[in-house]
Amino acid sequence: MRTDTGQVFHLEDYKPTDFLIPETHLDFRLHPERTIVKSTLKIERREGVALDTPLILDGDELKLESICIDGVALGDNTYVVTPDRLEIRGLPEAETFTLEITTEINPTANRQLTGLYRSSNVYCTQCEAEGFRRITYYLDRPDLLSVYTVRVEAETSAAPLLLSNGNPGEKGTLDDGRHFAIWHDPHPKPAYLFALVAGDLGVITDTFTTASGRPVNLGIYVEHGKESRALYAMDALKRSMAWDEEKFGREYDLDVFNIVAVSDFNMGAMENKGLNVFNDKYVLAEPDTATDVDYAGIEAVIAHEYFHNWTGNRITCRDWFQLCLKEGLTVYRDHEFSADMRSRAVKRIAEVKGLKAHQFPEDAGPLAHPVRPRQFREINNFYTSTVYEKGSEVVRMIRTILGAETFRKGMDLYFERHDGDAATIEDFIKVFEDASGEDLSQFALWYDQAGTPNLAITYDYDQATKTFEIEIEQSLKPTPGQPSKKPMHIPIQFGLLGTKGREIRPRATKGGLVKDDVIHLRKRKERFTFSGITERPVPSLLRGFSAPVTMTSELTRSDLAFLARNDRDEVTRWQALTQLLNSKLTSNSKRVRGGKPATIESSSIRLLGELAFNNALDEAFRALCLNVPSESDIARELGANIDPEAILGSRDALILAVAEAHGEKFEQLYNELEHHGAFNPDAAGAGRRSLRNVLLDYLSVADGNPKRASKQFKQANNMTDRAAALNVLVQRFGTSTATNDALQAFEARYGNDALVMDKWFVVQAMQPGESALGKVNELMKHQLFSLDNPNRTRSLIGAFSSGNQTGFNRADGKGYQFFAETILTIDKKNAQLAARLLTAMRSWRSFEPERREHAREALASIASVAGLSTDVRDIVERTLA
Ligand code: 0A1
Ligand code: ZN
Repeated sequence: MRTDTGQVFHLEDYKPTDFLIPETHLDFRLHPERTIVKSTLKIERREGVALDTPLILDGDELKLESICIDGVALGDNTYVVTPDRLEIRGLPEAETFTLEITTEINPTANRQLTGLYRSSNVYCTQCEAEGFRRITYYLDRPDLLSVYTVRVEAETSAAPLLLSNGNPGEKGTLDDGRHFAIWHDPHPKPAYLFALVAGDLGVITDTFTTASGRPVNLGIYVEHGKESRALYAMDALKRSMAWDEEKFGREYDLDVFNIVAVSDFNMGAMENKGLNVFNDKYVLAEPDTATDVDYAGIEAVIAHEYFHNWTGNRITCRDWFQLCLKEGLTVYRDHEFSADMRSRAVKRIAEVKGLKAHQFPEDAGPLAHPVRPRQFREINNFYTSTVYEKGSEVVRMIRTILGAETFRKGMDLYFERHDGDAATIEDFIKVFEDASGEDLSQFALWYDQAGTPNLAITYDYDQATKTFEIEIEQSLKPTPGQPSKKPMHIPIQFGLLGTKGREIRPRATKGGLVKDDVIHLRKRKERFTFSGITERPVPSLLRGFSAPVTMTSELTRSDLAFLARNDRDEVTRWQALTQLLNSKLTSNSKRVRGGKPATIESSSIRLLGELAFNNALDEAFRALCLNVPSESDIARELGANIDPEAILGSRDALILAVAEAHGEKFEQLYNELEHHGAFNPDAAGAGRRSLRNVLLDYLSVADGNPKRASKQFKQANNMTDRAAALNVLVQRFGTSTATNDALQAFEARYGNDALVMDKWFVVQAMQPGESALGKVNELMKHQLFSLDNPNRTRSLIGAFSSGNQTGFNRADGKGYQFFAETILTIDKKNAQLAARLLTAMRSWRSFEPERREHAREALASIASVAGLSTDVRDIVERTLA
């Protein structure tokens, strides 16, 4: 673990390296505890660099075995070495020379899961962002591109499979029970894209022929016996390859593309060139073990990593401040891919829900940072929802502003101009300026200003002049390090609705810029006047969620209900409904907190019923409507003085009222939606199941007993329906025998499969109320549970802290106390994981005073510990600041 040095890195300090490494040869002699890495680097001094300039290489917990230049061992006084740095002085005068470094590392002892480590006896690597320096001393930075040749040698019986980046070369057996394989990657790449995998794994193979006729051998490697669970991932991979050719003109560029699934992984997956390494959660799926959400996640992550081959690998980042250059863009691409594979509107609503649930709170709290940060202490803490999801929204806005065609021209220019580069956000913006002739300098503020802009909107209709006026004022609150902000360019896609939802086309507009169906807000306050409007319209604003903003508008409850019923844009329809429900849920939360009963208006109940029973709508959309705002959604809307118990009371009251009003028709629909044929993970099947499963919750609440959920649990022929039933049982009937029976049955059936058992941990970690903490403590002793494994830890500690509003945020502060202690334990094993989990407390200041004080104490107890990792020190100090 790297302990904190207090060092802060700044974007403006960027300087290119003095030396280049055009070629990197690595030779791995794999051994569980004593792996020897011999690195042979061709080093080139850049023109103009003084001859006495030392070569300073990065390291992290390394042990140097030997070092020579041009075949001659270096004398002790020509270099200074520590585990995290190697400085070489007295270099040859020649422009190029060969440096040979041998290090010894212990993959088995590596529990940080970066660098070279072992996961279930498989050797694997994770080098982004700065893990390569845990393998050998190197210029470990993304702008240093090198051509790699890698020789991997291991014991044949323990590691029959030897993989690295690029194309396979020579391989052979050695006489001591060992063997080797050589891999060569012709594409220069930064060290963070290096990968090696060695072990004993099963495989499924397939082929793909690119548009220009290059045959590519595809392989997905998984634990023996799980091969059939990788078929969906393979299908998603082939669809991704075809889609990138069709939509972005991007072809694959090696003879092989391999994916390896490992069970210990800090993140979702990693785009190493030609050798993606995946968290097995994003590869393995069968109807009996994976839910529809899992399938969609696999499809998205497979696509994401594949798309990185062009947006990330062929064009990489100049420095880590530019992380959104590859991540925001690649998320945008995977979103578009999923939208094309599934229902576009439903996919977009899911994205908006995710953005609001994760990115908006980040932007509103102490960890807020720009999409392109200008400083960091620990880069691993910047793989955030802001960099990824808001980064993607920024790319989407470029397309909305320029139009699809010009956007594509800009992307083509980006690939043409920057292939092989380590690029910057400025480069990215420039291609769109050049493709469109527009000045995007104001738009570029989206990369620099943190926080979610709010739009305050007022309307005025004048019957006499037949004009409709929209006035919009944008505001952006201060965020850490940014006390004042400039007005941004915000694209607001819109429509004006007349009677019966008819779309009204204005004759002309005056005031601010309106192009086609997009209002371009560019000033702090701007007025847009539409003429030729013969009736008072209901404006539908932010269609498709065209900008990541919040809105406060004068729309009445009946306007919102009108939009929810009539708008042709499903995203605004859903938004209007959500706004309507939120205003009731928040006011009821306050009532419940004040000891008063919740009140529910019949109009909302009617509206929900209408949407639920509207056969003209996609089932998945109807399910999204019935899934009323979650407890944390309501908390976010309230913003301050949060009492999770009151929120739960308010939400349950709405669900009960809706369930009682529509019980009979819900039951009929629930029965109609039952599917008897074979399971199909496609969007239509998933939509049907999601509607049926949300109905199960309503019906169980109305029934007041667990029978229906219990029956569904027993009869389910797929994991989606089984897990949904189990969830209802635990959430609604936590202490019942039916719930215990179901939990036991699940454990009996899947007890040997840790990945599936994660669902069992999650569901119990989420059980509402004070009893959850005891349950979590008990489950930590379960034989399958381990704080060494990120998936297990996230399924119990992560679900509890970020998903269980009432259980975690207990009024007595015991949830926070437990969490602080657990974070300290995890920090010693896996600092990255500990720091990520800790972000669950970022909104601590919005709780009511008693909880807020308990949260502050827990955070302070972490901060007071000496020897924290840089990762946790950075998060805890920013959270408390
Ligand atoms: N580039 C990967 C994310 C990733 C980042 C860091 C990792 O290790 C600590 C692993 C993966 C992606 O965007 O998928
Ligand atoms: Zn990515």
